[in-house]
Amino acid sequence: MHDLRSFNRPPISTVSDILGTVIAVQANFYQVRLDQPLEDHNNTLIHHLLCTRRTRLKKIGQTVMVGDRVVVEEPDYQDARGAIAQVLPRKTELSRPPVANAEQMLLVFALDEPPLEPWQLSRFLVKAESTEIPFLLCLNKADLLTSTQQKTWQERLEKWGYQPLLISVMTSQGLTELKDCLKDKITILAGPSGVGKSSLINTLVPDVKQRVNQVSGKLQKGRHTTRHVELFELPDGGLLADTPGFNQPHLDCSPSELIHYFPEARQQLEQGNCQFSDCFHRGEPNCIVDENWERYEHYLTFLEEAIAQKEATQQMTDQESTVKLKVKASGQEYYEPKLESKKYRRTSRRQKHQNLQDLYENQSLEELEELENDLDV
Ligand SMILES: Nc1nc2c(ncn2[C@@H]2O[C@H](COP(=O)(O)OP(=O)(O)OP(=O)(O)O)[C@@H](O)[C@H]2O)c(=O)[nH]1
Ligand SMILES: [Mg+2]
Ligand SMILES: [Zn+2]
Repeated sequence: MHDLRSFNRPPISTVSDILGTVIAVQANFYQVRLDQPLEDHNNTLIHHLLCTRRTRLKKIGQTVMVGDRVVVEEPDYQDARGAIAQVLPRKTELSRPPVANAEQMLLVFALDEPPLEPWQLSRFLVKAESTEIPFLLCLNKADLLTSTQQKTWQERLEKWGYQPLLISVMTSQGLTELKDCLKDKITILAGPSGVGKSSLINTLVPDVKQRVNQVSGKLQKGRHTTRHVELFELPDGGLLADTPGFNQPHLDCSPSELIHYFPEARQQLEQGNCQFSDCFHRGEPNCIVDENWERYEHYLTFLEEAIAQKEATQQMTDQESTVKLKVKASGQEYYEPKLESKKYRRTSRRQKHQNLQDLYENQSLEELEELENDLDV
């Protein structure tokens, strides 16, 4: 009557699929946070299973990433083990940091120490705007500024088109509001070095130190912020990924799309059309974008960078790809330069992912090594 497997299995696991989210990957093991905790024989709730990947998945080349939604089979309650049998389709996929299904990014800056640099902030914002993942702007270390100074920044950034959340990890200012924004979502932290990203994680995730200590070897010193990606569980639901800080993201958008990454200019563009469809909005006749906004200077600087970059790329592409072979009615062949599409085209999904990935590619290996050496002292 019974097959052997049903004897070994507690009845609950046969009721339906066991679903969970991969929160850490180490070698060939995957830590899976279960959607519904399982009950073992002693009525203890099991929230996590350490899983392997089914050979079948390996054969079809199915990778498993942090953030993946997975179906787990054959849970072993005693040892809290299991096997990943299926990976559900990913909504988003980043390679740096390697995270699947990230839903939003939390851009963290400090109001002071290091001082808030408008130009650097602008650069991060433009970069974040060019990704398809929504983001929140959070300004930490509010305790270092008077309330008047805080208000000044708040109003300044509102003119840029943002609603920054001013917080202080030190005094807990704004943390309740921030927690609401992070609830039940997968969020990736990003921002320059020293702004308090790791401090924020330590505050929001009470057992993070404990978890760090469980990791063996070199990681014992609590260096969970560098190369190893892990999703930390927020007590009220939601997952948070820390990333190492870097100070200047690389911009690689096309000159024509750049203007759309400034909300305050976007707003002007919505009011009508410029006379020229390929307008760069720097004083052309009948341009709809005026020069009367604080970040206009940033726009011009980034625009020059984008143009220079585009020219450099064009020089690299060979003759074949920049000209089109045409045939005259007489049958004579000639080359014509390819025309560029004048219309603003939305960046492809892939490109947007790439942009977000670039956010994390600016930390050089040397910098990382330096960071590690510092921490070893
Ligand atoms: N005054 C003040 N200092 C803070 C606050 N939050 C963090 N710090 C300090 O800022 C410094 C840097 O904090 P980290 O959490 O290491 O910064 P990080 O963003 O993780 O830096 P990287 O890992 O280099 O990217 C530490 O000395 C913290 O104690 C805050 O709210 N107020
Ligand atoms: Mg850190
Ligand atoms: Zn214009």
